[in-house]
Order: sequence, then C-alpha cells, then structure tokens
Amino acid sequence: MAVLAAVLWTANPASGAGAFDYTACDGGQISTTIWNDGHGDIFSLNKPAGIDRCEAAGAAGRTWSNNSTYWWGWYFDTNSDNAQTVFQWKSWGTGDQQQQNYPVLMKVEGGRLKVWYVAPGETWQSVGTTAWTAGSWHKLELGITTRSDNTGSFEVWMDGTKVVGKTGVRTWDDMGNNPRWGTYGTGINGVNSHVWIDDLKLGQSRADVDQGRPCFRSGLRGSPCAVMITAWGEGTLLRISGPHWSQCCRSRCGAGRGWGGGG
Ligand SMILES: [Ca+2]
Repeated sequence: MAVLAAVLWTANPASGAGAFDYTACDGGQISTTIWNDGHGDIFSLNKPAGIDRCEAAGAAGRTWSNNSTYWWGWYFDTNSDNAQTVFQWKSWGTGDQQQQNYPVLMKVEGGRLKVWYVAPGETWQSVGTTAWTAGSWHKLELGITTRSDNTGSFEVWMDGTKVVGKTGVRTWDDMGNNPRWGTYGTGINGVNSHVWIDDLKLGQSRADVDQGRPCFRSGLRGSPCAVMITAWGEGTLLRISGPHWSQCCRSRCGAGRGWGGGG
C-alpha cells in the first residue's frame, strides 16, 4: 500500500491574504476570485502601474529552518510574459545582515520562465529556463534542501518536466529564508502585472505536492495511480485526453512507484 501524500500546509484562497505570513502589495490588491474553469477559488495578486511589487510571503503558522527539505507546488498564471520576479527564496534581514539576498529566484521574462541561483556576492547564475505561456495555468514545483554551507540543492519542475536540478549550493542565509510568490520588478513599475495562484501547498517531497487538477477529476483525488489504472483500462479515455494525461500521470505514478499498490 503506497503512502498517501503528506501535505503540510495549503494556502486556501478562501483565507485570502491570511493564508500567508505577510504580504507586500501596498497600492495593489491580493484577493480571491473564481473563473469557473475547474480551479474553484484562486488567489489574485494585482500590481497596478506605479508600484514595484505585489507579493505574498511565507505560510501562516510555519517557520523554516536550515538542514531541511521543502517542496512547494502551485498553479501559476500571469497576464503578461514579463511578470519579472515571480518567486524568491528571500533572505531575512537587510544589507550586511545578508550574504545572499535571494539564493533561489524565478522570473517570467520575455516569454520564458527563468531560474537563478544567486550566490554570495550577488553572483547570479542562470540554472534553467523554459518557455512560458501567459494566460495559461502552469504547474510549478520547487524543492529546496537548505544548507548554510555549499551542500544545499534545489529543483524546479514545470508541467511535469524538470527544468532545474542544482546541487552544491548555499540555500540558507545567515538569518534564514522565506518563500515569496507574486510579481516584482522595478522595470515593470509603469505597467500593470497581474498574476494568479492556485493549489499552493507544502510537502517534504515532490510527490507530496504533485497532485493537482489536470490528471484526474473530482472524487478521485485520493488515489491518482488508481485513476491511471482506470485510464489504461479504458484506452479511449487516454486517447481522448491526449499526451498531457499520460505524461502527467507517468511523472506522478511511474518511475518506481509502481502501478499495483492502489495509490
Ligand atoms: Ca482552487
């Protein structure tokens, strides 16, 4: 019997900004909306022209520590292909209190998702990039193993495909770090940047946060592998659903996790 995912925290859009530790969106708006697209309630983070950022940070009731592994999964959409910084593993403190302002950082820029490792000394290293389509949901998964020496690591997946696997890096700053999601950039101060987040959750492995909407329907959530067995059993379903189904479910249930465990 396979072990079901251990989700440690979820950001419920019904809680609004209260799902997070704090927000940085003065002049903008963090709210809950619904598009009737199957996602139910979703977070809306709207940065109007005239301010640099609209971000939500941390997880209500949770702290983060060195020598730990965290995985976050979330659906993300942007109104433009230039939302700039959309995720920061942001260090606490300012100036000299920090050695790394944001060890792991993700941007949507020029129609691409771009991932950086930012080493001490503000040394930016591009570690992965992939095409980004504004106006569509993308499933993002980020895992960070925190180390204040150079033995940390992180991974980024988008829509079931690994974009980044980086090892031998420093992922925990002197005063600690905190996740931030949203849209930020001085270069986009003059324009509206609007982003949306759904199904944001925290776990200890990728499997914990790799459960979401495209692969299965409501009522079958608890056991995605069982759904895949059903899909294989009914070939038409798989054909109708197309390669996204099979790719998504293979990444979720294949690769050594076995088909026979019933989830
Ligand atoms: Ca939702």
